[in-house]
Amino acid sequence: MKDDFSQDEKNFSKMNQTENSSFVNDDSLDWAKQAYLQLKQKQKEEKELCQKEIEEKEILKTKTNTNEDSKSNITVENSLQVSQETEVEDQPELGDFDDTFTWSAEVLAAQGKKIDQFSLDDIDWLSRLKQGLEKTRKGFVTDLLEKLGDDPLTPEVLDDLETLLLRADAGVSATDQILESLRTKLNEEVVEASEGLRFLKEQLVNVLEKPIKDSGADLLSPQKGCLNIWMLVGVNGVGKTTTLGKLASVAKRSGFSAMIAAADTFRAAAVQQVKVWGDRTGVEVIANESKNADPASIVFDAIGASKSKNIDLLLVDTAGRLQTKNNLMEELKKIRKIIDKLAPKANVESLLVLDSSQGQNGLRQALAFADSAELTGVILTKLDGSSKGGVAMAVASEAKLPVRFIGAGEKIRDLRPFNSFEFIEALLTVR
Ligand SMILES: Nc1nc2c(ncn2[C@@H]2O[C@H](COP(=O)(O)OP(=O)(O)O)[C@@H](O)[C@H]2O)c(=O)[nH]1
Ligand SMILES: [Mg+2]
Repeated sequence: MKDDFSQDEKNFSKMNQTENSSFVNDDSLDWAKQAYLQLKQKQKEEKELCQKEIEEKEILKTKTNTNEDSKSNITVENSLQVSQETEVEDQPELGDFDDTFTWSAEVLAAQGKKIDQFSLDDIDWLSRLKQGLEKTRKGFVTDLLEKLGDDPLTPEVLDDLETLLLRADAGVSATDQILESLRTKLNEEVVEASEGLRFLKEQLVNVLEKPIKDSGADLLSPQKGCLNIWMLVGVNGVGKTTTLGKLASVAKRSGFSAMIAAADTFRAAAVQQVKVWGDRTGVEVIANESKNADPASIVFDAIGASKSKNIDLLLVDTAGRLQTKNNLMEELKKIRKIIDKLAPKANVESLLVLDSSQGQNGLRQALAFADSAELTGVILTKLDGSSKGGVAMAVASEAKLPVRFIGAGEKIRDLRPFNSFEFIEALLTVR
C-alpha cells in the first residue's frame, strides 16, 4: 500500500516542474495513453491479487467451518464480509481515458513524476480535486479566461481579476499582494495572456507556500520514534470527526501505529461516531461514555495508553459547540495543559478544521480558536461542492497558517496532504 504521508512530495519540486515542461507541452497524447495503459494493467494485476486473497480467505473460512461450532462461524463470516466491503470501497477505480485523465497525468508529470511512477491513487485524487474545485472554478476561471482572451493583459483585466479573487473568498490581503505583483509586472513589460495566467498561478502558489515554508516542514507527517499528538479543533459540523477517521486510515496505510482520543464528550452520539471510525480503520479508541465526562481526563488516559503501547500518532477529537464558547475555550486550554504536562516531548499539532464551503465567514469564526488551541495548521474540508475554494489563500495570508490536508468527500480516501501546486492547477485549469 502506498505511503500517503511520506509520499515524496519533494520529488514534486519546483525544479522538476520546469525540467518537464516540454514533456507536458507535447501535443501528442501518446505518452498519456501509455500512462493510461500501464495503470490499466496495474489495476488488473491488483484486482487479480485481491481476488486470490479473497479465495484464500474463503478456503480458510471453509476450514474454520469444519473445525468450529456454528456460533463462531457467523462471527468469522461477518468479519470477512466487512473487511472485503471496506477493501472494495477503498480501492480507487481507473476512469476513462479523457480530458480529466490527461490533465491529471500532466499535473503529475509537471512535478517530475515519470509515467511508471504514476499511481491510481494519485490520478484518482487529482480528478476528484479538479471536480471538487469545479464550482469555485466556474465562478472564477471561466470569467477570467473570457476576460483575458488572447490579448495581452490590460489594467482593466486586472481590476476584473481583483473582483474575481475576492468573490472566490481569497481575502483582501492575498488579493492585494497578487494584484500588486501583477501590476508591477504589467508596468515593466507587455504580458501576453498565457504568460499572465502562468504568472498568476505562480503568485497564488507563493501565497499558499509562504506559511508552509515558514513552518519548516513541507509535509505534515508523524515522526517515527516519538509520540505525535494531533488535536483537531473547529466549530460543529465542519468535519473534525470524519477527518480524524480519514487521518487514522492514512496513518495506518502509511505504516504508523495510531490511537484515537474521543474527547468530544458533549454530544452523546460523538463518541459512538468516533468508535465507528475506530472499527473501520482498526485503530483503538480511548473513550468514556458517561455523560459530560471530562475531555481532559480522556486525553490524560489516551496519552498514558499511547506511551505504554508505543503509539506513533495520537489523534484527539474535540467538541465544537459555539453557544458555550468560553467553556469550550477553557476546555481546549485544559487539554493543551494536560498534553504539555504529560507529553512535553511530543510533537503536538493543533489543527483547525475548516469547512471550505463557509469561506471567509467560517475562517473568522474559527480563528476564535487560535489563542486557546495554539493552532499550527489548517485542514480544509468539503471542497467538493464548495464555491469558495479560494479561502485557502485567506488561510495562508490572513491566518498565516499552513494548509496541511484537504478533504473532498465523505469517503475514507477523500483526504490528502495539501499540495499547493496541484491545488492551483486544479483551480485554474482551462479544461
Ligand atoms: N461532502 C463532504 N462532506 C464531508 C466532508 N467531511 C465531512 N463531511 C460531512 O460533514 C458532516 C459533519 O462531519 P463531522 O465529522 O461529524 O463534523 P464535526 O462536528 O466537526 O466532527 C458529516 O455528514 C460528514 O460526512 C467532506 O470533505 N466532503
Ligand atoms: Mg465531531
